[in-house]
Amino acid sequence: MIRHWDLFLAPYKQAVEELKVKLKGIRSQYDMKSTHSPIEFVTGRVKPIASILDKATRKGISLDRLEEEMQDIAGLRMMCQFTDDIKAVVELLRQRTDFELIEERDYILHKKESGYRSYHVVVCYPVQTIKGEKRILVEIQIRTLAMNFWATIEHSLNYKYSGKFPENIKKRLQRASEAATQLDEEMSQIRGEIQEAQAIFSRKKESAEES
Ligand code: 0O2
Repeated sequence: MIRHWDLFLAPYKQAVEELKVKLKGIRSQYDMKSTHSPIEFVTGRVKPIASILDKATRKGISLDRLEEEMQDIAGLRMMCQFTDDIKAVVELLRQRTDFELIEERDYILHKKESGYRSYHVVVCYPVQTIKGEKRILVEIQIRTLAMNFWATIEHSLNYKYSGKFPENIKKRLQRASEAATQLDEEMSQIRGEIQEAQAIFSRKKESAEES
């Protein structure tokens, strides 16, 4: 059984590793030009088997339909400093020719009831295997640092309460989500100032490294 899962998950692992390199590469290119990168950092993971089984049961997906119906077995996250950076990142993804964007879900314009905000894109990514090309679905979540902070905390609380939050926690999380939205808005207002400070800091760092 374990062997079966290893074989099934192998192309997903490969896709995550390849895409991490590719998407982190975008950030490096901005760094080399010394211009603001819309990407702060990138992470990736293959969904653990227990979570795949959980989600399949929850959504009524039969195990022989996982490839077609579970879009986030391979998942990447791209974190941004500012809300406007998210649009820039999505645009960069739309322009790429190494994968095809097949779905977009805007949970920023349409925040989830939980308070969750993020922009999701699902791409079809070709993995080269010894048996030829295998096209797999990969979900890329693009969010600000504040959205990520909220989602990370909410996700860990979810484990404790198995998704059934007591009413007061649910309310607090919704309020925290509103505070995170406000934080993103405030930071966007002083974006120019922040970027100027970051440019000065990186020039200082460069000249210190040269001397
Ligand atoms: P994990 O552990 O992150 O892999 P559904 O499961 O019905 O909400 P669906 O159709 O799979 O959604 O697509 P969606 O909503 O675009 O993507 C689901 C993923 O988005 C989740 O994966 C989370 O990563 C994230 N997400 C969605 N809603 C929430 C939320 O309310 N709170 C947090 N913290 N994350 C959320 P998994 O499989 O649930 O979990």
